[in-house]
Amino acid sequence: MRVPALFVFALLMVFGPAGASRADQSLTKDFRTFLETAIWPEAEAQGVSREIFDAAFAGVEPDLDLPDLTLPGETEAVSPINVQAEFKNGSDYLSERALAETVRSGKALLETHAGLLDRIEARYGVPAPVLVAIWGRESAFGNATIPHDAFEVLGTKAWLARRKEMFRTELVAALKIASNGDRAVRDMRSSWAGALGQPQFMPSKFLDYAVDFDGDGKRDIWNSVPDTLGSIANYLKEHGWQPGRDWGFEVTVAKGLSCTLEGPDKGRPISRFVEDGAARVSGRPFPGHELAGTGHLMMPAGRKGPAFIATPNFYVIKAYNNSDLYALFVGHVADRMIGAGPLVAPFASTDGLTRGDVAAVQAALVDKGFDVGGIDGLAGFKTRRAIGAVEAELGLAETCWPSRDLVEALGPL
Ligand SMILES: [Ca+2]
Repeated sequence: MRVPALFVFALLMVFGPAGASRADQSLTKDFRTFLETAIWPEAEAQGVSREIFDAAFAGVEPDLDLPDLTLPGETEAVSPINVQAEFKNGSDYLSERALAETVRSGKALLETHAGLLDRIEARYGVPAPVLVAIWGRESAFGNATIPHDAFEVLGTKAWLARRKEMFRTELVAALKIASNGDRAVRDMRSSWAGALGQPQFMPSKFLDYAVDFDGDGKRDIWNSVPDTLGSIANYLKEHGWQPGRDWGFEVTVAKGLSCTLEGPDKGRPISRFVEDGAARVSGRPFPGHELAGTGHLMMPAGRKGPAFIATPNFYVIKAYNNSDLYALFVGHVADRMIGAGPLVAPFASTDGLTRGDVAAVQAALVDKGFDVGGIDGLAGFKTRRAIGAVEAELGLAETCWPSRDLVEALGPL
């Protein structure tokens, strides 16, 4: 078989440099074999040309500094929890310091791009402040450096990372993006996780949701602001954004309204939550169309922090990044850009707990038959409401949040 020139060039590049150790050379050879045997057949089957494939990996070596890799001959790491790490609530993530720059720049960009954002909202139904908040969070409005070559990151991860299958799919998707002509091979820049461009789309998400909003024939989420914002809007629309509805409202929660009623699977008309003792911190009533719509109790730090009535749109933002605090950051920043004030309720102390303490609580809850959404040393909504239920069993005040009292009541692992 004729070996394409670019491939030979690639081999010279990787074997050529003086000073490369024998181990490095052996790894690089194994990487090339992996690409050729595991990736090329799938790429070819999906219509990627040999020219694109060779260009994508020309001069590319595995990046062994990426996190979450298991080198050949090592034992695969399982679910690494740093048990010594501090258990955090949202107070850092949502601090005024963390919010300030995104809010300030976002306000200005809402003005700069007002016409464009109106056209995007008209087509996709997603309000401008939400789009600008995501843009700010993902790439500091395109100002963040996107540091890596996507093929180096995805190739390395497809070969050595946990969740190899997922990264193999993403690597082939990245090759298809280059094949489609949306982006030149050498301009495919990504994060350390393989997320592309200003909206930080994984390649498969790019293929499904990126749009050419400026109409130049390319979906350019690296340089084009219309393509970036249009793509974010299309993603949210396709994940079920409900036009005309808010994302959520900070509320106070009466004692009689249990924090165990939290979660995306426990939606009820907002009017029901109001009857049971949820009230907006502003003192204003909920808008009439919201009262009749579905709402969800959302308490990212249980009763030890601010509480919200979230709408289904909150969970659409979570489809962008599956974290309550991420979605809350986006929603709150969007509100702040159009004049809302800071969150009212403070986050309480986390009692100096570690992620190991929280993982121990989760393990005890699993023993008791609760679904905590995985033992990860974090407190997502399943863990929070399981804690609320077990606090009641143990005769503790219901907080839905890990505490020193709870750790002691449940005993050591
Ligand atoms: Ca374009």
